[in-house]
Order: sequence, then structure tokens, then C-alpha cells
Amino acid sequence: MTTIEGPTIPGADEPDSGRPDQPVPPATPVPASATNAGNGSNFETLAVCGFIFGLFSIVIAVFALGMAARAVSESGGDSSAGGDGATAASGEQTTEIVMIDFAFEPSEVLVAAGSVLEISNDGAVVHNLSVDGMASDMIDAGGSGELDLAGLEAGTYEMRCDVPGHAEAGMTGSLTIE
Ligand SMILES: [Cu+2]
Repeated sequence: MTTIEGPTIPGADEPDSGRPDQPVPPATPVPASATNAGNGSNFETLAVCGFIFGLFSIVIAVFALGMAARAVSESGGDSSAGGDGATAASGEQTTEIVMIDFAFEPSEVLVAAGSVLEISNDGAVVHNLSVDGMASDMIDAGGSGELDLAGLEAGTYEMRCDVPGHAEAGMTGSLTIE
């Protein structure tokens, strides 16, 4: 029995010689690269994913541009609302002045000769605007009126509200005619 095992089956007696002949361990990374290169469906999947990612990026970019445009328009509105003082110095023939309790806005006005003051009363009580003896009508709360400055020469004048106590409460300003 024991004499038959050695000579008849040489492969079974030498298990170490069989292992180096089999390239099994180095073959494991091969299937991964082989499927990527040989399988066309994987490449198409990558292409579709890239295309979708590109579309998604464009949507985000458009959305960001919209938000930016909205932010610019909002900031532009704020700056125009606060630019009342700048419009008075532009030499326009009509200058707007707002009256509140108890002040003129703006309180320093620069106008061209012959300008007309457009006056509105945003306060709660009646006001007027008086410049060097010329005065607008008494303007009720929420109302508006105007004062033609055509009769005034170039110079700097005090403007004030003629309602008793209002000028003393601070309802004065300066009007410069160029
Ligand atoms: Cu007043």
C-alpha cells in the first residue's frame, strides 16, 4: 500500500511545485480593468452621469445669476431711496422736499435759479415751507404743495416752517440758489 503512493502520483507528493505554476493571485486586479475597458455600458453610464452633472451645474449657475441680479436690483433700490440729497444738487428745475414732525428732508438744499420746490407733508400735523418772506400754503398731513423760487436771487437762505413753535423745534434748513 505504501509503496504505490510515491511513484504513481508525483503531483500529489509535490504540492509546493504546483502552486508557483498557477498565476491566480496576480490575476485578481485584471478583471476590474478588463470590465471597464471591455464593457461599453459602463462607459455610457459614465457619459450620462457626466452629462447630467453638467446640466445640474448649468442650472445652479443660472440660479446663482438670478440671485445675484436680484441682489443688485435690491441694493440699487436702496441706494436710489437714500439719494434725495444728491438730486437736489443736480441743477434740476424741480426739487422735492419732504416735511416731517419737525424737520425738512433734506435740511440742506441746493437748487438752480428759477427752481420750483415740490413739497410734501409726511408728518402728522400741518406744516409749510417759508423762504425769505416767500412761503408755500399751509399743507395738511399727507398733503403736498409747491413753492416757486423764481423771485429769489442766487444766495443762501434760511428755510423754515411758519407754524408757531415748529422752527424753534428744529424745523429749519438752508436753501442755496446757484
Ligand atoms: Cu411745521
